[in-house]
Amino acid sequence: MAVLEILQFPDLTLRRRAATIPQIDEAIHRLAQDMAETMYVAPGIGLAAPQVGVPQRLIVVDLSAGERPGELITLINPEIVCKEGELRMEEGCLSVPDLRETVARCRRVVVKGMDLEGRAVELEGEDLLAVALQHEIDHLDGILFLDHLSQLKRSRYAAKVRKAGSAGS
Ligand code: K1U
Ligand code: ZN
Repeated sequence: MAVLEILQFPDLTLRRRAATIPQIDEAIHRLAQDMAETMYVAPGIGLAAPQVGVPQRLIVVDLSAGERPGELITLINPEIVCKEGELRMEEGCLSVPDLRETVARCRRVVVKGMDLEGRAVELEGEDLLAVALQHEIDHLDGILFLDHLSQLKRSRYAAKVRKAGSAGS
């Protein structure tokens, strides 16, 4: 297994719509394992393939951040098929360092996709699991949690990143 580099805002790879995975082969198994390892080392509770520079529709989620065995969820080509309710929860993002903000999301989602064996999976998530699934599936569509914030908060964060970048050059 390998720990992969996590791309950071404003990397444009994070803004591409990821492609559907046509076939689950050895490379997809390896990518899923490496993503889980990368998420645990970060640490985080989710990771989407575009965050490690791979524009394909694969996500991993583990609400225990590796603390409890058996909680890892790996989903290929996930799609939200039902959304209900509303909640506001503080989120962070491994690709948007040093920012945590409250985001409005749906309280409950149903997601369809495939597992690593190519079996159809339907998963219902509420509260933090619903938020993490929405956050990771947004990444597959080039959407960052920043995009759910006000224009003012987004532009303040972009300016902070620009300033930090120019200080280093
Ligand atoms: O996709 C990502 O960037 C990972 C992100 C997922 C996420 C966090 C919070 C709400 C929704 C989605 C993270 O995991 S940020 C780190 C984090 O929240 C965390 C890290 C260790 C333990 C518990 C949480
Ligand atoms: Zn994220």
